Amino acid sequence: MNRILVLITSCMFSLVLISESYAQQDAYLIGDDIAVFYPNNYNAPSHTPSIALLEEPTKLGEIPDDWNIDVHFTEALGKRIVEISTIGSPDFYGTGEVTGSLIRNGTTRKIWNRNSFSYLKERGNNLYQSHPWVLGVRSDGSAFGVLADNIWKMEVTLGETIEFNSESEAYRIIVIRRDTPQEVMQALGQLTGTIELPPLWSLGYQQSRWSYYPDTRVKEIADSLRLKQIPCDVIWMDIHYMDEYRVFTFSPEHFPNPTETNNYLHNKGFKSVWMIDPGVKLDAGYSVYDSGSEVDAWVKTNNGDDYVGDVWAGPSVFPDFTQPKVTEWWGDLYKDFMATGIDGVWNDMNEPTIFSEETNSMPLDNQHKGGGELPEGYHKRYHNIYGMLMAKASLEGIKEVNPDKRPFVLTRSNHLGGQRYAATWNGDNASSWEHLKMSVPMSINLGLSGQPFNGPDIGGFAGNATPELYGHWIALGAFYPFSRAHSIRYSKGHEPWSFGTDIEDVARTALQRRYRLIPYLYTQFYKASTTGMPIMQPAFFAEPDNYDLRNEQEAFLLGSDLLIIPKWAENVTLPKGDWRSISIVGEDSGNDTYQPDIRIRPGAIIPLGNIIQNTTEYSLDTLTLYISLSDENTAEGSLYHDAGEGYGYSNGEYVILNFTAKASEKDVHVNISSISGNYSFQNSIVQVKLITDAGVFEAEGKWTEEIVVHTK
Ligand code: NBV
Repeated sequence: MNRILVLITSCMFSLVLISESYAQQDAYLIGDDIAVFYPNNYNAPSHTPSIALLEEPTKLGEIPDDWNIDVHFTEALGKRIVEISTIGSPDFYGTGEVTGSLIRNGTTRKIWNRNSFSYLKERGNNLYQSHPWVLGVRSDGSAFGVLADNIWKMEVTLGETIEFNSESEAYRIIVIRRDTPQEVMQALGQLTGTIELPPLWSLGYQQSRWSYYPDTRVKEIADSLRLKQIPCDVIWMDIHYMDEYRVFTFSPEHFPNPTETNNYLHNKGFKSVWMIDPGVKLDAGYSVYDSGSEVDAWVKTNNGDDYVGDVWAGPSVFPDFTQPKVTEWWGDLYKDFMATGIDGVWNDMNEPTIFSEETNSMPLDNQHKGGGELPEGYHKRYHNIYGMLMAKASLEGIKEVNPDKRPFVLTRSNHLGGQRYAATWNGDNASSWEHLKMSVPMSINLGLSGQPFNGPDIGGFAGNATPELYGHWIALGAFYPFSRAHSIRYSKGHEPWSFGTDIEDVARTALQRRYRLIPYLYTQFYKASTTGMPIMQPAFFAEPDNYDLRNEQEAFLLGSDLLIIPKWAENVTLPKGDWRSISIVGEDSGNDTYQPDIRIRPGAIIPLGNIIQNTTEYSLDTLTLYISLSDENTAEGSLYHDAGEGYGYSNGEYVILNFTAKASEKDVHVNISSISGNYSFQNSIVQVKLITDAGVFEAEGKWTEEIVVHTK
């Protein structure tokens, strides 16, 4: 007993010794109910310029007296700890790319970018991206967000409080207070930026595998998709197109004429996305190695030598993206590359992943030279943003080469705020039911961390999908914001026809549903790009104060007006009200084995287009409006439309149509209540489908006139 007492007292004593409490140096408002908190030992040069934030925050006022989110800075065991406590036992979300439950309470997540095949390391709590960000939602639906403005390795533990710890120097914390979680997401968008409006083609279905080669195989895939009338916009080229894995080269044997391959794809209405990894083969005489060496582009070891690590190409060097001259050189490499007609770029392995290192990444004492706004620093400082800086350099290069086209970059590694530069996928998942189910909370939480343009490999990357699993995955995958099937080398391909004709039919129907929904989907992308709102949203967004919805992670919202309920969902809790099922392409999802049930929010108007094979066929020539009236017998909806490519929209070449519907005694009157923008478009006919308990009532008319639906 005595020994225990001694132990307890000595533990308490040492805790007092090692834990030091810091007063806040300063705290003030930097926006409407957005506050920044600084520890008293804050050393600005070690954290500025902020990587996540769009701009350096400035003081706009004092913290109000009713502020109820407490930020407490301490230090223990060499770590800078921040504890954030708030009233109202909130549910926590966000924290970026993690596996597990939608609600993050009771979890610890390591914020340290890392390759994790099949998410096997640390049970998926440490994947490719870092988002030091938490969304909290209280039982009354009011919400707040907490952002730790730190790019160093961190941990976030979500228990009674939110606790960040890091070995970095003390860092600042930004807290957002809002009435709803949606408003928090918009504030996060204001602080860290939003996605750029992507090219319309990137909303289409995309077909990939590691790897389609040679070029004749690529053409075969393209031909089969068209022959089988399976809608698709993009074919992806993984590492085998390169000349022995040298980035920015083409295999003379397998892809002797990439321009011809791209032309072939373009002529069939496809776009192409090609992979670029960061590792550059150490190979004198290889132009990329030579030109990079000329500008001294490579990350250095602690001794100042070029750091060499093994990746696909064998011993390779790695661009130091902290240096402006390097990003410029890297950007220039895209000139000849994109000139072959490449439409988009896929940045992989940029955690960075290095096979020859025990840690699977660069030594922490490697050196980055910095420049411009970024100071010189060890890899330890820059590790978490290596992928983000690479994506940014790629984006800038591509924009310079094709100034009139919207760029598309997909990156595996990224950091909070990196949505400004690239879309993402959820890395190397596995072909299993667990991974299919997990993809829903995973994609939602990425969206709740500022990255709306994301989705997992449909069918699962590692292993072999069964027909049943693939069928369910593609049926659901039609509703991921980023919808791409991909699979590992030597596995069964994830082409829609790989699992027999029944599953091929499932895939066709699923993708036809996606393509008909593009007017609605594009409108959601427009909203994401202008407000920061996620596209795939948690069901509780429909009713933030309905506590029962808080851990709904099977059904989800696509935008605010459609509810997607996977067929495998077992225990769904749905928002209140009469969310009615809709049939998009004549399917009967109630009796279908695979196709998720799609329900429309009461009070919503959803715009749909035609079934098309790819977005080059997209037009609003025939527009269909699905309408479900609210309890007040009204409905509203909107549609964003533009050229789908280029930047005309920033000069007013877009249209936003707002629709309203109102019931009179016998009829429902549908009108365009307002139009903004000056993009001219063809429309010959608007079809209306009014979804009611008594069935679907239809009417047709011109978009310039009121359309009356007779319901009696
Ligand atoms: O480039 C090959 C793969 C790619 O297919 C996958 O999507 C990436 O996540 N890449 C990883 C490298 C190989 C990992 C085993």
